Formats: sequence, structure tokens, C-alpha cells
Amino acid sequence: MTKTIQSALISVYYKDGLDKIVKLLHAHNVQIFSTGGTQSFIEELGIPVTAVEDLTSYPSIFGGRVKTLHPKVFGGILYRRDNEGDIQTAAQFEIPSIDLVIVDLYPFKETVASGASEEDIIEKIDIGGISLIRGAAKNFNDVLIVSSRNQYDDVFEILQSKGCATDLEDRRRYAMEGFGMSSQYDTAIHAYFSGDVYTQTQNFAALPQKVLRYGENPHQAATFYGDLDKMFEQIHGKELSYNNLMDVEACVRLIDEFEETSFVIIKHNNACGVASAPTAKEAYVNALACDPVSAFGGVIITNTHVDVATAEELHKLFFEILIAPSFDEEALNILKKKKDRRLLIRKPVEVSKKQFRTLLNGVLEQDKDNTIETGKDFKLATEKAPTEAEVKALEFALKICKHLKSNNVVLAKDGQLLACGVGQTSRVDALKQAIEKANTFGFDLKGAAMASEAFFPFPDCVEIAHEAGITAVVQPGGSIRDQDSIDFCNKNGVAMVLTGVRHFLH
Ligand code: 93A
Repeated sequence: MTKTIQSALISVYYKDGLDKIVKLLHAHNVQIFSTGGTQSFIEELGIPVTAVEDLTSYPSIFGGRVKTLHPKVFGGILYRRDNEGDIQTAAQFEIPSIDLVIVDLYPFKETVASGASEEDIIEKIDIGGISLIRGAAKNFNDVLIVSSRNQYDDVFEILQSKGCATDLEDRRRYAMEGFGMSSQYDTAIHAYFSGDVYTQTQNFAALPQKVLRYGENPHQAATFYGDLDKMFEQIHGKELSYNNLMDVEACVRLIDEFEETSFVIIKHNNACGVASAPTAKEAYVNALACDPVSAFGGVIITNTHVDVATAEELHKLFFEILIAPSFDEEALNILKKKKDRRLLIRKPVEVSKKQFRTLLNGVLEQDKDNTIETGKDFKLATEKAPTEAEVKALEFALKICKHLKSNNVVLAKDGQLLACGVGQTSRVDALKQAIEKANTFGFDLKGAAMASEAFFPFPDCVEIAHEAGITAVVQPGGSIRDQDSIDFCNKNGVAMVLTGVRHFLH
């Protein structure tokens, strides 16, 4: 049903762009009620306006915390114009009809982003404005709710074209947008109080959206929900694709395990090169050596500054993305020579500790695998203990293991991934794959360490590992046949430690 607007309540934080609406309302003899700052703005335009205080006979109190929260305001918005009882009650309490509500909320998110104090942030939690939006949206049958300054232009067009009237269809659509606004607003407040970015993803529709060129394959449409600019500054190259984002995620997860200078090379979400070394260049060269064939077209991340020497090495490889906390100016000049190569600066932003996945028409939520065991957690299972160097290699291997698709086996030595077997349906296949790859790329596995993300159900893995020259093993333990593997190690001088923690990844 079309309704002509006769009165309006306007309470907006950002006043810019409001003038043309106010002038239009005035031209149609609409009575305007308004709060302090908005009232002054309208008065300055030379347009008559009634202070909300005059309507409520109550001043704005508690530093503006309570200014519109009054039955005369909410009654005027919420009473049903086609309900005899409501009409009588409105008349009895001298409640006016408010047909249009225009609100622009306190800028909560912007205040948080500005680094303001908690006290200032709390004051920017809008209470009256959000209630006005919800009240007017609820009564969309009679009232039009404009819930953001972004709607000023659109609503101006509607009011102008319809002679300051609205259709039910308009009002319902604006109500829907109003509830969208209130839910986004409260989600941001919830996220602030919880202090964890994951809460933002609980309501992913409230996150910024970015339509991607396509999904995993060109025939799949895809959208990213989130704010990449908060985490990365892209300084060169094409836009990130769906598969790029998947690999960037794998990169970030793995590199965050390392404090020492390290490089990680990812291909199809799995690591094909990882190394820690005293310099960036050594770390990169050692990471690449693991599997230079897979590294072609891969995604690379480091936790250290990229200098010229490292950039020169990197430039020799065709890769999709390089992520680093910082770059030398000259290093960038070298790397920018390939125009499509994406270069990202990673900002020091905390990563969500939760994860979601859709399946079976539903959503799975879980904590990310946020724990890692180190030497002090290792329980010696064999007569022989690993040497200090072996303990380091086991720790290093275990960090990688945690981030590879199950079943996996990782072989490492001296801060370098030598080879891994990933995504196999049997652990023994994963190990065989790793050994074959190590041989292909010229690694001698004598004295290497082996990590497995889950227990060995049979002694076959330690048998094969020993034959390949591996001398130290870490695994969670917990198989009913653990002792078979331990017995074999004891007989053959292999050291084995248990962590008690499984790290499946699917
Ligand atoms: O502090 S509040 O939550 N209390 C209220 O009763 C109230 N009513 C409207 N803030 C309230 N507002 C907000 O004031 C509006 O959402 C708008 O952002 C702002 C406009 O105030 P002024 O017109 O004084 O600039």
C-alpha cells in the first residue's frame, strides 16, 4: 500500500548528503523531529525542525546516552495505523505518527579501527539509533526506515519520484536492509568483546564480499568473505584467485610454526619445500632444493625480510605468489620484473583460531590445530635417545607434519625438509612416496629424522625407514601394536619418541 509521509524522525551521525532529503521533505510539508546535532544541521539549512526533547518533554541525558529512548518516539514509530486500539492509545498519550525514520549509527567499527580507548569505544555503541532502526523496520507496514547514509541517494530518488510517498515493497526492502544493518552492527560489537576474529566469520554474510574470477575451476563461481587488505598489502601482480587464497592460507599456517628465519613453498595446499637457516637466501635455497619440480608455479612465504641476494635467487623460479613481512626496495625491483607475479606484504595481524567447513548442507566448526609438541614434550619410547641434532630435526619435521594432508610422513634433517609423502590412504604409501622423492632429488637419508602425524598401526613404517637410513622417529603413539614398532627400533638402533598428540589434517 502506498503511504504518504507526513512526519519524520532524523537522527544521523554523518550529516553529509542529508540536505537534499531534508529539503525535499520540507517541500512536502513533512514535520521533522530531530536530535541535537542533526537538529542544528537542519536548522542551519533554514528548515524548521522540532527537537525530540520538545516531543518527549525530556532532555537528552547522560551525555546523550538517552535521547530518543522514549515512549512518545517509539510509540510514534510502532503503533499500528490500522488498529483501532493502537490509534486510541496514541491519541490518549499524544503520540504523533512517525512515518519515516532516518538513522546513521555511531561509527563503532571505525572507532575500534582508529585505536581509540575502550572508554571511547563503549560510548560509540549506539543504543537509541539501533532501537529506532529495529522499531521502524518492524513496523514497515506503516514506516520507512533509512538505516545508513549509504541509502540517502536511493531514498531521495524514491521520495522524489513518488511525491514523498512509499510503497509497501519499498518499506519492506528497507526493513530488510535495516535488520541487516543492525545484525552487522551487533556482530562487530560481539567481535570486539570476544577479541577473536573468528566471531566475524560466524556471520560471514556480514563480512565484506569479494567476487572472485572463478572458484577452484573456471566453471565454478566463487566469492571470498573477509577483508584481505587487513592481513596483506598486495604490492604487485594480478588479483588473488580462489586457489591462490587456499595456498596463502596453507602458507600462513605453516610459516607461523617457525620463529627462526624460514621459507615455505606450497603447492596445492601442501608443502613441497621448507627450510630454516641463518640467512633468508640459505633458507630459500634449501627450501627449493627439497622439490624444485613441484615448486614451479608454487606459492612462497617467508617470515623474514627479503633482501637483494634472496630476491635474485627467487627471481630464477616461476612462482605465483611471494609473501613476506618486508622487502628491500631493490629486491622488489628485481621481483617486479615478472608482471603477473603477486607480491604481498603480510601485516602483523592475528589469525583466527577457529575454522569452518561446509558439508552435508551444514557447517562444521572446530578449533584450529593450535598446539605443537617440542622436545620437552617428547616421551622416549626406545632404549636409544635421539641426539640433540635429531631432537631438533624431529621438532622441525613435526611442525611440517601438522600441516600436510593425512596420511603423511615427513623426512627432515638440519632444518630442511628432505621429502614428504602426503594425502595417502596408507601411511606406508606416504613413507614410500617420501623416500622415492628424496632419492629423486638427491638426498641421502642417512641420519634423517622421520615424523608421522598419526600412529604406526604396524611396524612396517619403521622397518622401511630404517632401511632408508632414518635414525630418529617421532609419532603420537597409541596403537595397540606400538610395541612392535618400538621393538624393531630397539633391535636396530633407531631412536623413537612419542608425543601423545595426533595431528590429522583433511
Ligand atoms: O547514545 S545513544 O544510543 N542514545 C540514544 O537515545 C540515541 N538516539 C539516537 N545514541 C542515540 N542516537 C544516535 O545519535 C543516532 O544513531 C545517531 O548516530 C546520533 C545522532 O545524534 P545527533 O543528532 O545529536 O548528532
